[in-house]
Amino acid sequence: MHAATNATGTPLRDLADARGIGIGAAVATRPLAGDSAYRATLAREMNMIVAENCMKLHQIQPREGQYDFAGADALAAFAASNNMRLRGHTLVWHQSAPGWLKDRQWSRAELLNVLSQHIATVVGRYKGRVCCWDVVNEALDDKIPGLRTSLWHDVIGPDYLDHAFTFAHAADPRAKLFYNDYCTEGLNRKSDEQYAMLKAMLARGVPVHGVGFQCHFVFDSYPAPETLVSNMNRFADLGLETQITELDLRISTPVTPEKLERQARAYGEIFRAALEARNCTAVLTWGLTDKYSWVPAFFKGFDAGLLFDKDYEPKPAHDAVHQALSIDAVSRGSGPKL
Ligand code: 9MR
Repeated sequence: MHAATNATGTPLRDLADARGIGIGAAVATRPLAGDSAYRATLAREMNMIVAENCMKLHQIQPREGQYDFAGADALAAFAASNNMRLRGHTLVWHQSAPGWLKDRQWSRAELLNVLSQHIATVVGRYKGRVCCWDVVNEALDDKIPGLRTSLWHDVIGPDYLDHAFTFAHAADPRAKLFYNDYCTEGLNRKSDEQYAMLKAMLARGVPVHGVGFQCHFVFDSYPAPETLVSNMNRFADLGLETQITELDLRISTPVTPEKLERQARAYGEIFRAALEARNCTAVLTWGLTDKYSWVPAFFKGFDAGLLFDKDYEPKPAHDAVHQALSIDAVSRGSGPKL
């Protein structure tokens, strides 16, 4: 029997279902196909999944007009057969422009046509199967106010966001359409800008329904839980759904039992913040197990950001999430959010 069921009883997804909140993980194509423990753990613990990479433009449309749906289809089939909701990530992202897109001069009309075709094709294929799309990812600049420079921005103009959301809404009117970004989880210059941007989009009648807060944090340095709640609540006041979309809490190596305990406390605080926020409908971690995580490759000297260790054993962080989802249900008794 798997340790998760021994050590902590009820799977996280059952607790999350009872709270009416989504709990999920970003899923990678290769282990989904080849690692049965990965599939079993996902199916047992998560009621939601999101594509880590296989729905990005460079993977799903590697050549102009030629689509490769293999990875995304496998993900959609896995979600359906395990009764999970599927998030789509992501239609427009400055980092996922393949050669055919970036090594050419486009007119504005041509690039709008590429955007419209891409979104109609991808959103159309998964219509009714993807609950929420990250339509635009990371459009705001980190360092200076305003939208970051990108092919989409520079050729189409700042209204590329409005167009992307409008195309996605036409392709699947029932899908919830999200703007997703990082460093906007707390109250700061970038989150104020994100707030102003989404407020203005709503005022223009753009079909945007939600905002994703990525939450890639260091285990001992992240916004205070009450700040996370206040920030999510101001977006809820605009009528937007909020989700924590890419949570991981990376630990500086060496990873020690003491650091794992602190990481667990942090996970508990962040899940409790999500449960407390008025309109937060899901928390997704950016990966399932420390066996497959973007963290060590991107942040030298960091590791172990997720809920399961490399052998699929639940970490203290898993137990803290378990506790946050269960004890709070008794003490606060909040109703379903979905
Ligand atoms: O985890 C993803 C990694 O495997 C990819 O190499 C990388 C580039 O496509 O993207 C990573 O996921 C990113 C996500 O799509 C957007 N927010 C930041 C994530 C971590 O870099």
